[in-house]
Amino acid sequence: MGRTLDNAMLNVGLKDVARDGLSDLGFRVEDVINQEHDAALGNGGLGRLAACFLDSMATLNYPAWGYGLRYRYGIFKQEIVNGYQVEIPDYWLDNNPWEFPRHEITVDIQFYGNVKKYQDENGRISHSWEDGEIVQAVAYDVPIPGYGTKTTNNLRLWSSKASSGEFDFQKFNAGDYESAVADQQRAETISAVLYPNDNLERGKELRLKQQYFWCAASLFDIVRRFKKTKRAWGEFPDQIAIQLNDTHPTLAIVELQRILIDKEGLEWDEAWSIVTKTFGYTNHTVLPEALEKWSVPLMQNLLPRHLQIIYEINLFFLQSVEKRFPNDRDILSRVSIIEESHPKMVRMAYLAIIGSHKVNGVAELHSDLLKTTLFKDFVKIYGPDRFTNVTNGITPRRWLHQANPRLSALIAEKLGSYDFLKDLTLLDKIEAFVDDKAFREEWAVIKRENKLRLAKHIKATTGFDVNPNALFDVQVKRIHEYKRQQLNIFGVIHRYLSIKAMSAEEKKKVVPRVSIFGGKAAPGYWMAKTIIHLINKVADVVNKDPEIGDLLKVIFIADYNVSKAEIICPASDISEHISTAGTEGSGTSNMKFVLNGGLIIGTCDGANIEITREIGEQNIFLFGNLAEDVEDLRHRHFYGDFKLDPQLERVFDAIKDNVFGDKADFSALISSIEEHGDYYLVSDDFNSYITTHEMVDEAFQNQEEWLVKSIASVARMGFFSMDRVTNEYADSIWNVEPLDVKD
Ligand code: GL4
Repeated sequence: MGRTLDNAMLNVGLKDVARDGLSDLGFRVEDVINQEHDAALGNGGLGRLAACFLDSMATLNYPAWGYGLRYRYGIFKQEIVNGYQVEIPDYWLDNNPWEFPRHEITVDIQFYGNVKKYQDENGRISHSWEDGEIVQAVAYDVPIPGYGTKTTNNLRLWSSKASSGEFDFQKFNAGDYESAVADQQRAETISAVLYPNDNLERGKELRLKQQYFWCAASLFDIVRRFKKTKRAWGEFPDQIAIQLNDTHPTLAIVELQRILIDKEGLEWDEAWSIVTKTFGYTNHTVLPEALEKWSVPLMQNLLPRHLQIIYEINLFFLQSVEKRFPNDRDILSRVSIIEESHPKMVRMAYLAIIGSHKVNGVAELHSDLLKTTLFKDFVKIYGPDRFTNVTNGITPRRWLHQANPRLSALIAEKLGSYDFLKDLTLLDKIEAFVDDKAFREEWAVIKRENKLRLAKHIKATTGFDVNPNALFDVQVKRIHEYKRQQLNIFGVIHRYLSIKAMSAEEKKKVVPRVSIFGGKAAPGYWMAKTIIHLINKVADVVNKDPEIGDLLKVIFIADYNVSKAEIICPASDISEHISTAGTEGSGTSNMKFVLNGGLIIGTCDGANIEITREIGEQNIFLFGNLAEDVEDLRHRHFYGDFKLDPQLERVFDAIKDNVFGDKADFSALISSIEEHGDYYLVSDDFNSYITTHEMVDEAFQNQEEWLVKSIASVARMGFFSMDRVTNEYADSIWNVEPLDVKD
């Protein structure tokens, strides 16, 4: 979520009042804003997308809530020590004025235990989940003020606590204080810490506990509110829509079915029809290592009744498939919710599809890939209409107005109002000013000031001076092999070696660059940590090399987070969105950079493709192999058909010559490409990447044309407003309309 104060003041229109008031007291509003801790309740793009949704839903007056966990420790703080990432716990809850504890809103959540079957006098069978342990969920509410509206929505976060029954006063009184407290701590552990992986699932029991705790508490809350209306159960899906933000809350499907049949006494079919009409499922990634699967024995132990219900759901589903495709035996094992492995696994994405009425991907290419690869069989079963695309967006309130107030003010001056913050398609009107020299000059001045602001941050945090006239080349996002920060740093080394080999005359023609990196590696992701290490070692060597001077600087900004992104995005000239084609669901920072007047270099992946369609091919630097060729290339590598790109070979030779410290530190990174199949196609794309960067340099030398590209691109970014996205979900999935809010 990042910080709240600035956003809240802007959304409710009180920032000027606050600035004046603080100034009377002798304070600067910026200093107060900077005191706030980022709320870091997610890992990367997935969580930030949810935060943009909340802003948009409130702004558009949709009656919508967010549900999540109130982690005591969100994503860790990153420090760089001797070039290595070090993780520090982030205790963000101290002095957090934005949460309202609701001690009166609690839900008892059950785990473990066993299932008893009962039969009444009419022969009707019912199930009861008994014994086990109880943990209490306590609600904490976070207000979400919309922009330019009276609407303030709610984000409800659940915190775990030992239920009063759980704290064992017997033990306590018998002097076994330690063990009584241990029980209490075990309960509180559930919401203690966010699992720090992005695009990776590891199947730990505590994570499954978190998921169920979150789903059960939220569902109880939703059902309780519905029951107060005294409506018939059949109206539930007309009153409520639940959107699953990836598969992490898929157990909510099973939990609602359990509530309806075990607690409310509905028949299976009636209940299941309510469930499937209520849920929608958004898939955010096709990476196989991110697809959630839970071991059956684990689930049997933790959630015995839920496992039974999953088996029932699967049975009815497979029966219907068998009826439709009587001659296709293989399809049953392919689409079964249960994978017949050792141990057996519950495939959460399949469960989410079967329990929802709509499934969507987050960019066109990604949604197409879902239909033609991962979920192909389900398209055959349910028909193509269940699968759709809703391309991601970002909130222009935070990512333009708040992050780049001067650009927002310039646009408002030209358009005559700030209405574009509520209807981003109005930006198209600034294209009329693209030939206006004075306007271009103001545009350039704003970019320069934003670069100076970032340069100041870099100086303060790394000690390095960077030249604000240089081309700022930025890649900030989670560190992952598929996002290919290794391609970027190899490109930087190539540039370094090339400059070293130049004559003094040749050097005069070089466009000075600052290569800026930022991002966290999951603590257990060794290869990602190696990439961070290499970036920092290259920075050590390059930044201190007197032959290089201002021609190249390499910067690693530690602890990349939302509030840093607000400084970095407005300051970039070019940003890198260079994932192996077909791997990035959407990407959303690509949108943030372009909306702030930066250009991008990217592969034909995720939302880059639609950004190109909107802003025009002449305004983006695309390179690399296409998604449709990736599988074939990998196949060829696997069978030994692989030749290392010669320019990349020169880069590897320098690393092997210990130019950037001990070569042994980076051997795994190199061998993954040279010897182990180059899964992410770094070598295949290297030449095209380098050549495209040369085109970037050339384009940057013509500042007037660069400005034209920058302005035209911003003008055409209206499509990527989160408001468009929210309206699409509301219309085509939730069937909900905005409320008429009176001022
Ligand atoms: C992600 C995708 O990796 C990212 O491309 C996308 O923009 C984001 C929001 O849809 O979701 N999926 C996972 S997992 N983490 C992400 O950031």
